[in-house]
Amino acid sequence: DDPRHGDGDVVLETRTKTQRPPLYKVLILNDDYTPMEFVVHVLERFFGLTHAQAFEVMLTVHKKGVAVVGVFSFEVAETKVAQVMDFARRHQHPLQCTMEKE
Ligand code: TYC
Repeated sequence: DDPRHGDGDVVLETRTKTQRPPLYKVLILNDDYTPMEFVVHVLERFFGLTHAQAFEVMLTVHKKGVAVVGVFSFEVAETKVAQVMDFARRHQHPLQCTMEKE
């Protein structure tokens, strides 16, 4: 018997569920106008992908329409989306970047 409580005592659950913050997927969407090289550059610059990784992800988006480019906390995901959308807008490309809860 556990020495911390006597015979007949009922030990209720004291362990609480570990809370993990929700994670958010950042997605890049395909379109007909944004140049492939621009998308590759965005993926290298804002998501830290190597050129080879960035090229592969860009081709996946081009062929399938969308791809997850990273998973982050809400704040980081929000910042990445804003950075990509601003960079695309400044270069007058219609590239779209969004986030969704995992
Ligand atoms: N479909 C674009 C083209 O043919 C390339 C492209 C790839 C655009 C990925 C957006 O997220 C994108 N120029």
